[in-house]
Amino acid sequence: MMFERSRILVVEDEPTSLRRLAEILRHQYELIIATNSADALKLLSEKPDLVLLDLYLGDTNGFEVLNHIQDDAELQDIPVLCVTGSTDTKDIEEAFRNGAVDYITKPYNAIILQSKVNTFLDLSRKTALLKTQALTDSLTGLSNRRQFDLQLQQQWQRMVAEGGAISALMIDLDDFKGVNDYFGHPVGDATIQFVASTIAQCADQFADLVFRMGGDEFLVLLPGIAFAEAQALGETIRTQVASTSLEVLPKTDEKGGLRITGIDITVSVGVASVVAVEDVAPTLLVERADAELYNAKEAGRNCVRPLS
Ligand code: GH3
Ligand code: MG
Repeated sequence: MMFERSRILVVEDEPTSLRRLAEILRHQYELIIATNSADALKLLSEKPDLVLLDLYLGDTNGFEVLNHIQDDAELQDIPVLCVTGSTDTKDIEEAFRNGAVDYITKPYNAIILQSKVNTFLDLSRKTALLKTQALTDSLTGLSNRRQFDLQLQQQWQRMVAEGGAISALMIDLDDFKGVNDYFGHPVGDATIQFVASTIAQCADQFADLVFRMGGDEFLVLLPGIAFAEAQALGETIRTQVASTSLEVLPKTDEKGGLRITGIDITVSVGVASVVAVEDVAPTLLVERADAELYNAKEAGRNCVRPLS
């Protein structure tokens, strides 16, 4: 298996130091080189995994680059290892205050440099993985309830600013307890996975905004989408789930014969659409979609509510 090499942005203006750095690091990492702060700011858009930053650049000082990284939400998780020519603690303290994770002094010591780079790359990889896992449902790979809470706030604020409706589909499997009871939990799990991927496929262009809310309940958040279009998507999802028969291993009946090779699954869908305004709580959208899902269940399941 091939592992992608981590990319390090090296910001260093001294040719001798740069050569030494490259000598130590180039076999293990992909290096992106900037010899001044302007280039460094540009190259940050390539999202390096770590930045090795000389604090004393010729044109201006490295603190400018450090501050830029800390002020940008998209960059601030990138670990910055500062390089200083001396052990002047004032500058080192200032670098830590501005978000550096550690420092190294020149001339470079290969073992110290490699160890620090490895440690912070490893830590940053693990932190990113934890962050993703905390927001992902492990059974389906969809975003989870925690991510939904964050996204609802963000998307609501975006629609308040842009002015527009935000719609939601609340989707729940029908009579799912029966599937677990009859076929067992593993088949129930596979059924949830099937419904999750069907919803994700149908709502492809909103893929980031499909959530497993818990159990057999899913939600699709549709910012900027009006009611009629949301309702049509709900109907597409309902039809798609209903028209697929899930294959399961043959099950032995009471008389020892083999029966049942497919499960017919259906879902009920509640649709809601709300114009996002500042003084309304975004949870109103969820409450309405939930109430409509209840209506769909009451109306006999395998349907979308409201009708129109
Ligand atoms: P309704 O049509 O009213 O929704 O009936 P239902 O039987 O689907 O009832 P409900 O939605 O309340 O039941 C959800 C069931 O989903 C209960 C629980 O045992 C099951 N469940 C929840 N999470 C999982 C899971 O991760 N895997 C499996 N296999 N079952 C789950
Ligand atoms: Mg259910």
